[in-house]
Amino acid sequence: MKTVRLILALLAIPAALFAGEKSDDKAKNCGCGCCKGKKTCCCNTEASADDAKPEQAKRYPLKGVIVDILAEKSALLVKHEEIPGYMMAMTMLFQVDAATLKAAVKGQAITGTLVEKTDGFWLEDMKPAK
Ligand SMILES: [Cu+2]
Repeated sequence: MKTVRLILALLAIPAALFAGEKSDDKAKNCGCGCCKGKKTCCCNTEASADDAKPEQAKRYPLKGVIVDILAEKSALLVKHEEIPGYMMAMTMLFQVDAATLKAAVKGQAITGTLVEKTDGFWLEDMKPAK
């Protein structure tokens, strides 16, 4: 006797994945020259006394396309690909320095570094994508 059963599998998609803020980041060795071989990261310990240091900013490699150039805001509107574990693909504004603004070409595919600073998102190390 044969029994045929149809099994419907429902795939549940986890609602939202947040990039977890790890509170013990300061304890981790950043791997730079002065920290190498030490158990804790001396750079972060030093830097916590001086919050203005840009080295503390979070940095992520980014791929995207320059959608628009907002010279008056010194900003670029960039459609970027997903940054796994940090940000989904989207179009957003990035602050850039004067040299980057000057080098920017509308419609150009670029790579760069997203830098999350206290005053917003910056795009650094911008280069035309190959
Ligand atoms: Cu984004």
